[in-house]
Amino acid sequence: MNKKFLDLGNQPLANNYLSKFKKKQIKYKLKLFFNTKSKMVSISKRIPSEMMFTNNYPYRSSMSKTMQNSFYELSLEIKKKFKPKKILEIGSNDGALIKNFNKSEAIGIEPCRNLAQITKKMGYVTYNNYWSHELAKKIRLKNEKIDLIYSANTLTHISDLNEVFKSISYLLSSNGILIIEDPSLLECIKKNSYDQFYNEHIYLFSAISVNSLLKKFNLEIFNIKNLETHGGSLRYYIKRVINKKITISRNIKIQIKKEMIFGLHKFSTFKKFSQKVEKSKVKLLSILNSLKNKKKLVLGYGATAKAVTILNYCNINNDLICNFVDTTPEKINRYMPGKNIKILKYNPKILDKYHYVFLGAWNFKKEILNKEKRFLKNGGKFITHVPVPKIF
Ligand code: DWN
Repeated sequence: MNKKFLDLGNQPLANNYLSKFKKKQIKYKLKLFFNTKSKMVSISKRIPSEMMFTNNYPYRSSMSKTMQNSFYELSLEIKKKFKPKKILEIGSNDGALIKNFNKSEAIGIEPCRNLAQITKKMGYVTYNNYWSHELAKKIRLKNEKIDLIYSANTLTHISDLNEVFKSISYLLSSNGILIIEDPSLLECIKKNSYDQFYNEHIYLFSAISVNSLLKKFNLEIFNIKNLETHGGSLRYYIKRVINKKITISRNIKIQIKKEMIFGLHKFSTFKKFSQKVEKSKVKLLSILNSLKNKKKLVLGYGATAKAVTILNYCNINNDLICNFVDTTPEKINRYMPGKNIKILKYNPKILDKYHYVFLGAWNFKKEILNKEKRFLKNGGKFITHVPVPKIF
């Protein structure tokens, strides 16, 4: 049974950065639900994928050094531990992971044409398609077997998880490995980072929910790693149940126990979370309003999909945050979805014009603070809402 625990109001498409601000933008209700049986957390309104993952999709994985390093480290681990002859990535984006493999070893799947073109140009076989059983069949006809399937920050974006795992199971070789990574529900609830919810993120996975979901497909987790990326993610290493050559790490029990102790299997935990979210909104607005009254200028740093949830849930407009900056060419000179806040091209000096910087990309806090030491030295201050709204 699905039980509602939070209403984040009306939200525009999170990655729909418009070239002109429009007062009237189509918005969709963003309500969060907990399934008491599967323990899965999901959003209510499912928007057709084609409307969100367009042929001009602006998010590029390679825009941060943190993500580039994370993918590079993972590629070394994959080569060393699993030695796959053929690897397939579902949601290969701009090739941040597959570029670490030989062109004959890696296949990309990417529904957004602008991104698929990048890896095609790099020389990788790239299917400009959504992941589906049809596609899995097509790939199988061309390749005998796929030894490793990888997917980061993608499966939580696909509504039909049965189709997802059925197709993976169909294509993966009998001793094949599936590695998936996505934001951790535990970290999201602990950090009160409610901005992990937007219309693209249909699910937020926990080890509890993934563990139970995989059973249907005769797959099982054999290792789990906690990652710092995207505000705290989990990387799940998965195999077929019949593959007894690989031992199951204790990490799975440890992670599930941690999640149970925190109460991720109970509806009451999410109700408490929703109260904290409401308080977070009040506190963030009070910080921004008090800066406005003191005539201080605030800049948003990182025009993230996450920030879109914050701006629209808290109703923050350009009187509170004047502009955003971002390095992504596709976002520059466009407007934050739903709000009249223009995104400017990042340059290190741009921060000098503002007194405060709101971390839209708080998940890259370390990387950003490291880059912006001069701003801090000159008396500039940052604002974050994670885990509680504060100036630092
Ligand atoms: O799942 C998803 C995640 C992985 O990426 C997608 N549905 C959408 C997207 O979500 P996001 O926009 O919240 O992701 P990021 O990775 O937090 O976005 C960071 C943004 O900040 C990018 O637009 C790049 C920008 N940035 C910047 O301008 N300067 C980032 C860094 C580190 C910087 O120094």
